[in-house]
Amino acid sequence: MPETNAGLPTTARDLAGDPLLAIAAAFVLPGPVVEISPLGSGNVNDTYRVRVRLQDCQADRLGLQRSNTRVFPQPELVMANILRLGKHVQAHAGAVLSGRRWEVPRLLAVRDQPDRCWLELDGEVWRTITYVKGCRSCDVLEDRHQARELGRGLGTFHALISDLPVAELADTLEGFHITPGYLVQFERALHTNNVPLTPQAAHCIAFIRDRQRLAFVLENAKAAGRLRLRPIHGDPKLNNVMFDRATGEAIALVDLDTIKPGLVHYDIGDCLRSGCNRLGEETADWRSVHFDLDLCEAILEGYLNRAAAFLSEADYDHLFDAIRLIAFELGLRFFTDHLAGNFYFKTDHPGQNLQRALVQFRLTESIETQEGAIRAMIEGLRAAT
Ligand code: GN1
Ligand code: MG
Repeated sequence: MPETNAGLPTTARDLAGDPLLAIAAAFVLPGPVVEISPLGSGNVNDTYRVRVRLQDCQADRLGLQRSNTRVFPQPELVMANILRLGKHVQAHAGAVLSGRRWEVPRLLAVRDQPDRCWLELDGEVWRTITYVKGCRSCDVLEDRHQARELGRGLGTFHALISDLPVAELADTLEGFHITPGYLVQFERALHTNNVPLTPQAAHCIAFIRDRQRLAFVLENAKAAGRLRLRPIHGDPKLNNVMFDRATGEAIALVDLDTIKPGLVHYDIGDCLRSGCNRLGEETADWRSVHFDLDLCEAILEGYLNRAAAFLSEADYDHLFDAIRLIAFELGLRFFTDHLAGNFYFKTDHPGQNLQRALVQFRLTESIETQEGAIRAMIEGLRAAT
């Protein structure tokens, strides 16, 4: 059901002169634009919410995004992956979903160019994408039920694409989640930048150096053939999972730019590191950050409920490694960007990427101190599936 138009500006007059209006109007929209406003808290791309008027005074919403071309230099490949995924899900949804609601955001075509769904303007790349109706996202989990749904959401997504051949997806972001590569970037940033060595920065450097060997665990397993490449989302953090407002069920994964061949472990680790930190990744109180075992259990239960059918024994063997590694890796990426001058992750205040790194490193420590309990939990869930 389209939402009602109540409270919206009635003409596009308010937008006159707004360059975003001309950009949005270059796409095949379901009606005239009535409002454009900034949306979301992405660290890489810029997103706007576009309201359009439908017939009978109804309104619809769409996402308008400026893609960060420094991070994604080949937009045509990103769009091709999103289209490929949509096609695959459409063909396989019936068998996998058994009646459950699931949505895949869809790219809209550029006017007069039905085969093209992105626009290049003054060196910037824009696209519009459909909104999932009647859903919400959150930055921290509210309870175990929602945690279970988060896991089910990722498991459903993986189940829907696990038989999409990786050769049909482009590698749109080379080196993404290859942790040893981030270590190299860290050393380079450390030696080429003159960032003051505050006690917190010194703590981060020592923390990374103590864990250098850890960085290779998934890549070594991949190189040895124990883990294999599959299609992945690449960024399934909690606020990229949409929950149905009425039922609370996870019904979509959004932010599809990072779909590419990878290890499902990257996705599982990312989902858990974001879901099990009750203070959220932007907290200033990094010393209080804790990895919540109860939420971890519920997320994994939900995930395995959908994913057990395609996981191998080796996949299970590396689950703990993934949980620890992706929290560590994100801390390493944030800290490296702090050293390099905040070129990759957007910031709104000085020291934000250092603070984000401290949060992820504290989370890593919390995972390490609970290693025995997390491994036992994984074994328990494995035995039960
Ligand atoms: C970035 O832009 P956003 O918020 O969707 C990053 C992820 C990180 C995340 C941390 C392409 O995602 O890898 O986990 O920030 N995306 C990219 O919040 O690097
Ligand atoms: Mg993202």
